[in-house]
Amino acid sequence: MLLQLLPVVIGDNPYDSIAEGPPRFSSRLHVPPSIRKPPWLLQRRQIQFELAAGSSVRSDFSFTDRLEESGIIFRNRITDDSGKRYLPVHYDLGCGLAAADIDGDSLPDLFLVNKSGGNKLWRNLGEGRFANWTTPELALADRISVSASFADIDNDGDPDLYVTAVRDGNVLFENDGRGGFTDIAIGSGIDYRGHPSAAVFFD
Ligand SMILES: [Ca+2]
Ligand SMILES: [Ca+2]
Repeated sequence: MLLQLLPVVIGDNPYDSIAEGPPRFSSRLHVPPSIRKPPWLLQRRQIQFELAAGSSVRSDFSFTDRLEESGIIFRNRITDDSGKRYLPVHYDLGCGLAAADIDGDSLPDLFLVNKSGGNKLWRNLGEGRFANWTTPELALADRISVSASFADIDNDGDPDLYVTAVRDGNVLFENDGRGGFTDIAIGSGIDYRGHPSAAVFFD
């Protein structure tokens, strides 16, 4: 079901009614009650609990928010025009996240893509702690980055990094095996310049 993205007139419950007449500008989104509180959700929850009880696959775990202890500091930032004109609309830039063990210590590291203000590489120190491993080259602060993907492009055992970006083209980084990256986009054949989305490697 598609979300209805018509603006609404603000009332006691602005999400339950749609304005008569032509749409007016509003930063609110109309979300039908059937989506906000779907009547089938609790029923499905109960069914899944019953199925899990009879399964041998471990399912009784949960997650705890440990962002603050992790050391990771990152905020998705949008461009000025997006904030002024397209605030209620999801857009396809700066929404990427890629994970790979960049330095061969068996701990997955994180690369976070930003629309504005630069990307970040966070090296996993273990026990839920991360260190900022970003270089100016990886930040690509002069571009609007879109997504990132890791793949070992040269079969030397370490994951290399491809970042798609609006403005000045996509970037291919070769990993030196210790988490150091060199831009080798020029001449690679995949230094596409345009309006890219996400990239996927496959053989
Ligand atoms: Ca690692
Ligand atoms: Ca490699």
